Amino acid sequence: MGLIFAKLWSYFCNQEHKVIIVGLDNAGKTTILYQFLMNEVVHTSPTIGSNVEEIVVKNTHFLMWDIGGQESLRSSWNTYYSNTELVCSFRAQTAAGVTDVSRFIILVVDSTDRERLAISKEELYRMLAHEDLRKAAVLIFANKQDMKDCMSAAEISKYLTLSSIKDHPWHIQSCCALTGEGLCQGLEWMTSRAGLR
Ligand code: G3D
Ligand code: MG
Repeated sequence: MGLIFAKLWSYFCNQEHKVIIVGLDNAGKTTILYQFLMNEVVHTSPTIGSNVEEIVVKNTHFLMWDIGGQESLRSSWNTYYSNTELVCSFRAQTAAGVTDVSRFIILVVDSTDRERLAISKEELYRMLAHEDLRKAAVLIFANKQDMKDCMSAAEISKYLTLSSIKDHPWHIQSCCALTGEGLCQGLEWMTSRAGLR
């Protein structure tokens, strides 16, 4: 993804951030994170839950988990709440005096998965309503844009009614995690948001 990416990445990760990467299984979360982490030395925490991973790069924590998925809705709620505790414990870990670490949510959507977009939508609004994510900025990756018949970012935006979100900064970015196309632009948006805090 080149020099600009490396620069942005280094700038972003040297600041203290909490980044939560969520999406349905198979959306492309792992692929995106590994594109970001290319050549990066990372510390991976022991598995926190069956579908939760924490990765630390410099001062930035990435918490990645599958929402919804094959599980029933009820168990996905449980997953959500147990991970909320984790989000809270992030705060406790933060150095004394620092209480307001900037927080980002990256929602990865498989742009070909029309059937399950409703689940992503439900989980997105559930997160936005949560106290601990009150100040979070939301980046939505409309992934798998290389696939035939995928939905465009505009279609996904409309379906998710993003324009109705007034209390969180948000941005939707089309991308292809396999080639890395679009990821740099997403990171650029996060970096610009981080600069505003
Ligand atoms: P997850 O971590 O969200 O569950 P993964 O998803 O990152 O494991 O990706 C799930 C599958 O989608 C993988 O395929 C991966 O290669 C593929 N994938 C991810 N991003 C893209 C993309 O932009 N375009 C296309 N065409 N495929 C993508 P496999 O076959 O390895 O299961
Ligand atoms: Mg994964």
